[in-house]
Amino acid sequence: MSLQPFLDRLDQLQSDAQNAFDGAADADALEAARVTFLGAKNGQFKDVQKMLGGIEPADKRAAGMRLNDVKQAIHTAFETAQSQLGGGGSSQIEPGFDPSLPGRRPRLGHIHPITQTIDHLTEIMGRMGFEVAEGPEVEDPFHNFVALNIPEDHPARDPLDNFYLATAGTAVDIGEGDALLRSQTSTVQIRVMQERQNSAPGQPIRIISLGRVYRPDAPDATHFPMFHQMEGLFVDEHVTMANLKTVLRVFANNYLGDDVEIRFRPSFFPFTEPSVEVDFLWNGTWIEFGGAGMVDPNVFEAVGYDPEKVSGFAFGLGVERLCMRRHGITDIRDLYSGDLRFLQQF
Ligand code: FA5
Repeated sequence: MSLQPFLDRLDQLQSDAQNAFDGAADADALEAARVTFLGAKNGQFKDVQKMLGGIEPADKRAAGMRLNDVKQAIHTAFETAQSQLGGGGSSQIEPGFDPSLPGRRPRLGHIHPITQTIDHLTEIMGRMGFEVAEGPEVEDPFHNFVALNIPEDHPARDPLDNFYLATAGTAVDIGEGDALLRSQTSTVQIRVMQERQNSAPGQPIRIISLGRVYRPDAPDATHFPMFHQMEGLFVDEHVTMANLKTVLRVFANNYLGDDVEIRFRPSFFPFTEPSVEVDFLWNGTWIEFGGAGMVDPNVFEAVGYDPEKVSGFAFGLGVERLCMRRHGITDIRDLYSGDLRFLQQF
């Protein structure tokens, strides 16, 4: 037999085998195709292999090499088809794998108690008509101090009482003075009033803002250098302290229970006049949760509102302290320890 018909037969065999393996719909069909082409007894490859004996001696070497190549190609085509069908039955199971064992449970995530608290506070205040506003954590001195009636020489602006941003010992100026991490969410009052002056002039404002604030306070059971506040701002005509107290009492009763009483203690904040500390009576003890007051006329003027026409109240409550009271947590540091045994209780 001459070489060329033999090579043509090999080509035909390779392409038939490839088509049969590719077309096998399941493991049984693939196995049948394997027997047809690679079967040890009557497989088509064997038949062609037998024809090698009749090849001219001068062509034998070339014919034998091609035969080996085709054999290899058919085996590879079979293995590829087998892996595409998802393994070839029990022979594919890794040694040591016991399919009768129960599956591994994925570890479920958990919403942090402070995030849960933020969601809860948002829901309670939303029922009283307060919508959520947001502001940046990196602030400029205008929003953190100036517009809040805190002048240049005020001790609240002391570098030792704030986290000013600096690189290589030089303050970072973000175009509006030295940037700092906001020390209170009252900054959002300013941003919202500025924005509403443009988008909805003359319309009442009723917002809350919940977010992180930063102060270089030494950590102890009730202080942490990073904590959250809930800021509230209500601006309209004829807003009074009675409205402020009502909103805070309804809030406290919803969040902490009907037996919680509320007390205002005279205090001072540069951006409210009069100003109060807000205490809640709970289990026989008065506890400070935040500050509040009537928006100072200087603040209204700084953002272009006429204090003769509008009035408003504002408050800022510590979110961690609220969460701790509700859940009986005695040390704020537990909230940020990352200890899952603690966090998973909430
Ligand atoms: C303020 O931050 C004012 N901006 C609140 C305010 C808003 C007054 C609007 C008037 C009008 P004060 O510094 O007291 O106030 O902080 C408010 C609350 O934040 C505190 O009562 C306390 O609950 C919480 N707080 C303050 N420092 C820390 C701290 N280091 N760790 C945890 N909570 C803190």
